[in-house]
Amino acid sequence: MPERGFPEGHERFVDLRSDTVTRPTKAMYDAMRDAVLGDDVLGDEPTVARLEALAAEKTGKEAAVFVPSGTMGNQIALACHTQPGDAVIFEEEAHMLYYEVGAPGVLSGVVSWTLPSERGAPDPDEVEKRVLRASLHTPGTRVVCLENSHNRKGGAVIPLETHRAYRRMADRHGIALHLDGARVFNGAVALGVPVRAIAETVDSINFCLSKGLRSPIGSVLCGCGAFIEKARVWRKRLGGGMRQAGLLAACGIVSLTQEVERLAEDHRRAKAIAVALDQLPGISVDVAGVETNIVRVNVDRAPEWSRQLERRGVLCLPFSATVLRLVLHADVDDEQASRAIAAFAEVAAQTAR
Ligand code: TLP
Repeated sequence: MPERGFPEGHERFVDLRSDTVTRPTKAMYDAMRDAVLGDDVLGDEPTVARLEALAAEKTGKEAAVFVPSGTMGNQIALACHTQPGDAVIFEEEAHMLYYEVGAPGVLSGVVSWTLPSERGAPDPDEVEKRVLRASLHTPGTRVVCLENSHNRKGGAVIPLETHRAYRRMADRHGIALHLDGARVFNGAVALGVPVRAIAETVDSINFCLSKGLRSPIGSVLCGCGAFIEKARVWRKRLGGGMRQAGLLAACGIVSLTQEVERLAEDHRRAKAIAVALDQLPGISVDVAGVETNIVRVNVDRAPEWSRQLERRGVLCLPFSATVLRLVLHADVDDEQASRAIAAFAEVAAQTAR
């Protein structure tokens, strides 16, 4: 295995900041070395073509396009579904709105409507009430964007029945559904269904290879053939055309063929950490709400807790003034999970004093 690029001493940290921090597996390094390469902008990259075909098959879509990031995949999808001035409906803490630095307004020129939710999935009837028909006065709603699993809602999963209700609603109004499926494989594993069962309810889906699936870089946007043709134009326009991208696509193929079932381990550890932390003084966790690999930890002052934990070798990010986010992934094993719990216990004991 090649030397890993950690700064001195970094291996000692339990890194729960995100599942994006995972390093490529040995199988990925092997696949990169052996990959047959071409030039994807010139349209002859065989390994990218293989990844795109595999992604289309897994999601049950006609076609797919490999993009550098989840953000780019989501925003390309939005640009393809809309015209400037159209309206889009989002859950109010959707990544596409919260963490993509205003891209829906800047790139697509759309009006964003938001709806609240407890678990990342606004009531389909409430969504329907917000759908607007284009008129002399109002923007027309063109697309509803969903997120499964939902990042800021602690990895919450949208149930299949809710997905189907969105589909029926969208069909009644002739509007599109886009799924930010950055972690849709976590959602599918938690629901015990193949990812295509979720994907078949939406028009377009973007998923990340670079999170729990352990690839270093990359996402795949999937949809019907005409949609993906348009998406290729947008990818080029945004500077997302990559040349010997087969090096990255080779990792993505390993992700899709070797890393999906393993996600259940991250879910198991997330639950175990949630149960343990909920018993500590000064901390509460909605244990039942931990469905996948993300744990929201309620404390009094999240930034201070994060600093105290870092001193004890545990890295995590505050979600807000009173919530820490922990994300489990393949580079955190049971021993590291126990170390994280011990560090929380120490800080809790010190804070309670
Ligand atoms: N999320 C990152 C941060 O941006 C918060 C993380 O560490 O979780 N959709 C969802 C639901 C995401 O969580 C992310 C990344 C993206 C899209 C964007 O993916 P990238 O980072 O590849 O642009």
